[in-house]
Amino acid sequence: MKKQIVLYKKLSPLLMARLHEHTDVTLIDNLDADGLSRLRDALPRAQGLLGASLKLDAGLLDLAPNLEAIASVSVGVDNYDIDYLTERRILLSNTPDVLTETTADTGFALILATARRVVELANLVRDGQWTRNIGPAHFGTDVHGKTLGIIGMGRIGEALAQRGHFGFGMPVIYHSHSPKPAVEQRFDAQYRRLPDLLQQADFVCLTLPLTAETEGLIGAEQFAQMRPEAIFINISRGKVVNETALIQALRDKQIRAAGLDVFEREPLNADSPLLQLNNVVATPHMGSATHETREAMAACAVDNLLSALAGERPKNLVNVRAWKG
Ligand code: 8YV
Repeated sequence: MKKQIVLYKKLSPLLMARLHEHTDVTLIDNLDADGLSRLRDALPRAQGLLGASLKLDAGLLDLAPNLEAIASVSVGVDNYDIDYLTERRILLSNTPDVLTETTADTGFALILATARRVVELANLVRDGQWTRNIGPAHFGTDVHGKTLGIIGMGRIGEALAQRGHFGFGMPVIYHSHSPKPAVEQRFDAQYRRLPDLLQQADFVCLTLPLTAETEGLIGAEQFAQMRPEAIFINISRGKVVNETALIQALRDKQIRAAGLDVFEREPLNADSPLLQLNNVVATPHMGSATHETREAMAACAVDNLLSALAGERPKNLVNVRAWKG
């Protein structure tokens, strides 16, 4: 008897074929009101779930008494109540590693785009306003050789440090739960307490997961500690930052600029004050969004789900305490 799974994210034909071969699949290909209603109707029979970008809280999962496993197409797991899932012995898996390099590339795309004002100046050309050689009013700031500050030295933080150190000759300073000697050796990086990093970095980059501990970590006090020429980069989660404080810091020129791929609420409202500021580069949570990487993430999630439903420990099990083995 094939296990019943519910997908709330469309997959490639190749991956859909793999799932159809081993499971009975219900696809919810849109998470609008109708899609969410169909998802709720499907949950009572679901033994497996696969998808991303949807908060699966207890209220929703109480509708799924037969649920054995959830495979998230993401590295971040802030959409899940880990304790609830562990209590119910529901195996949660994610997709680390496969997205690390692409997400770090996005981080550097934002560093370069923000420091060199790429979006603003490209729009000036597009709008036919390039009528003479650009002057100081349109100059950006250098990236090479500047101090790269990384808050959160996990896989993505390390990949960012690699790019800064080897690619741009940047001194790397970082803050994390504890010092990372291997990172310090590989990238000549130096550990800093958070206030010291904020005061010393030319680029302050967030690569933290969103947890109860990190929510709201960067607020008015932290922006006030940054240098006026500092550029703030967020490729982690919007809620790690007090967005109101960020807007104020940008308006008050407490920091030079911000490159943001994530926001407190997503999609970002078109009337957000962030979009009125020309020293903000805002992108639509595209960190891992390349054809290659999203396919690799989805394939990883399919592997994790099929393993879990076959009674095997998924390679990327998040809540290891839920594992019976
Ligand atoms: C995806 C992400 O945007 O992996 C994460 O945590 O934020 C991104 O890679 C998203 O979750 C959709 O798959």
